[in-house]
Amino acid sequence: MAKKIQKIMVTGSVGQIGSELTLDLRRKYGAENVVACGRKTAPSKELKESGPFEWADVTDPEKMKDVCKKYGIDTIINMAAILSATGEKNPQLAWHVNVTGLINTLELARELELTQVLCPSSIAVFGAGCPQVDTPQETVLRPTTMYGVSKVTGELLCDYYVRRYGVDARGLRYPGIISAETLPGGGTTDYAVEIYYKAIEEKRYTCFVKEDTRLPMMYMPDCIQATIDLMEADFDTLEHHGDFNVGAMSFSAGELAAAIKKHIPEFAVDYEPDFRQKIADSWPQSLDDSAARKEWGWKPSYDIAAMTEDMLKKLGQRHAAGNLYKQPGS
Ligand code: AKB
Repeated sequence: MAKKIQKIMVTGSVGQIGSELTLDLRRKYGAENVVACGRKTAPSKELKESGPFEWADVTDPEKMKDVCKKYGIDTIINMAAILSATGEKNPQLAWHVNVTGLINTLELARELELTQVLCPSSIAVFGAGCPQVDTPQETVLRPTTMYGVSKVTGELLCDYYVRRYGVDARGLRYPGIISAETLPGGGTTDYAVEIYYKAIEEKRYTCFVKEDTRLPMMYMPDCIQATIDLMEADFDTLEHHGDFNVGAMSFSAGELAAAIKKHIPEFAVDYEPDFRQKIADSWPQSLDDSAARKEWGWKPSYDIAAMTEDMLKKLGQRHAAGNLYKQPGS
């Protein structure tokens, strides 16, 4: 019989996705049943006060084990990661956090016989030689960044632990994630979030990729939905495990600027590509996510217009209240 998910640990819970995912999981599974873990950055007041919080670094297996035992953890969602742009500045750190951290997590799952480990992957697994439009689930994976190398390794490790040890390990390839709550940090797709803040704040933005750079993107509510849907999917229906493509929308930086201009006509964007352009150029423009749709019913809700309306509404309200960039501890 399938084991139940009852006590969840979220590593990297202070980050862009982890912070919102943790709060959603607490609403669904009960606040006391979702333990948020962070490494360095102080958690928001809401994250700290809405349920248990522990300082635990994925590269410290003893501390991770202590937290698992203390709370009787059965499921780990491993959101701790060094993203693509930061990873190019410090490749060794990216490998250490993304690969050693994942092995530590998978080893804990094996030793403590956990119910599940979920570890996100990324569109960064793709690179030279793969089709860039409707990039298939199964294709050549030849990433050019250390982040991509670490995520391919992570996918293979998850699949290995499934096969070799019967650990239930799952993962999905996030596209660029756009959200209004916690800012992303150190990714190549960060421009697609920054642009909204600058549109509200200054009505101007200098974009670090070219106008015609097209990437797959997803709005945070869909990202949370995808993560929880995969986590809750029946293991027996899964043919894939650590590497699901999940698509939602695909647009160029220029199309994103045009969507914002519909709401803020005076908004102006300059394009000054930097080192992240090369990373963006190596990634897909859109994804074929038919495996996720077939195996666990993936279906996104937001397109660029609906996302833009919601982002501008939320950020506009915060700007009016003098708290566009949420203050630490708020
Ligand atoms: C990044 O840009 O590094 C991330 C990702 C696509 O995984 N947002």
